[in-house]
Amino acid sequence: MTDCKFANEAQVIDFARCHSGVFDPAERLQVEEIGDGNINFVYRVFADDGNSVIIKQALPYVRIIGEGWPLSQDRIRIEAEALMLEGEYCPDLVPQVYHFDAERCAIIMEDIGALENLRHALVARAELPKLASHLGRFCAETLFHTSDLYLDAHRKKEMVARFINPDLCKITEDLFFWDPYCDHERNNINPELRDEAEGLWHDEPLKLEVARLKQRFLTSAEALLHGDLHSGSVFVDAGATRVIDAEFAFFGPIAFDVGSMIGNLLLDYAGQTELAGEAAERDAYRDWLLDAVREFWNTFAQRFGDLMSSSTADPTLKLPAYRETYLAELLSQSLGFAGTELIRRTVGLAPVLDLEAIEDPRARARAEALALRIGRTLILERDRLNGIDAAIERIRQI
Ligand code: SR1
Ligand code: MG
Repeated sequence: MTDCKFANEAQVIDFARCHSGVFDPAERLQVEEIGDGNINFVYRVFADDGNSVIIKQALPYVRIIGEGWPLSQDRIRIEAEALMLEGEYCPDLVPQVYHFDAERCAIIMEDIGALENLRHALVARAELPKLASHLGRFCAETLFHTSDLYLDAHRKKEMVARFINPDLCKITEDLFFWDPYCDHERNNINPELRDEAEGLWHDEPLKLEVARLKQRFLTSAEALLHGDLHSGSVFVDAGATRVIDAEFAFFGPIAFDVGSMIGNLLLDYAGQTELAGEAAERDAYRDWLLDAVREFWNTFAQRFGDLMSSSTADPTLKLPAYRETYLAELLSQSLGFAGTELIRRTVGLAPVLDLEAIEDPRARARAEALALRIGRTLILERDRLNGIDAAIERIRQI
């Protein structure tokens, strides 16, 4: 455990001045703490001329819980290395890393504050014409290039070892695959949703399928995942997208990243039934969200398939027929993981604004119940949903 916490604002400013390479030595700098995430501390250091950087620091515990929930600080090294690797394949889709400091357990990176957090943008029904294709490309490039489909066998195993991330994986193992399916003290359940939430605890067919998904999460070291690819980890405007917060990165099932993103678009799809505003506007946005799910998957599958054709060296995995089976299996698993994200965000420890912004608890419970039904359907029917169009048609019927 490292005692790396900045004692005061002056230390944060000194750190940025010495290590970012962005500021002049004599420039007057200011700092603000801007972190609103669950786990870390985030500072913005800025000069009068508009120059700025972000400093993200990992303390040895979960920020929203405190010292009662200790957490390895190796997560910040993992995040820095994952961010730099993502930057090799998608330089336009991640912030640039200026400096990683193991002693301070801190990363200095590009300030993307001119963009808006995707979760807020979705709740506000922002027009985001590039979002789905950007995120589809991000997943295809980062996941393909860190998988056995691309990497040399020895390099792949070295990388798996470098990204062993047990504390952060344990959070996901518990929050996605266990808490919502029992009366866990960490859960946040709207009293108006009590019956539906308790229904999950006794839903044996659902629990069986969640166990199968958990087993895959625990054992499939397919590629270096972002590991926490939800709307809060993405910043956007109409033309730009940046993915941040890779501290959950580890070698896991490719479908977990893809499914997490689909699950988050669908959380907003459920929330929009009851969020404030005109019904026609909300309905149009819900249609756009389903189109975004389709475009996200199609961009991902097209690019991933192309990379399999052009850049897979392993003669066993290069087989054209294998590509088709592989992508079909990936879609089915992604729908399953999307379902687990929908459920855990509705009743678990980490709720989302897409549902929380619905003020009336009864209206919120109606949207939450829809999120649970979509999640359950995707988990139980994932192997029978034959393609993304069939999946979207099924979601429309729920
Ligand atoms: C205690 S951490 C809760 C959630 O926040 C993170 O962003 C992950 O999504 C995690 O599951
Ligand atoms: Mg995060």
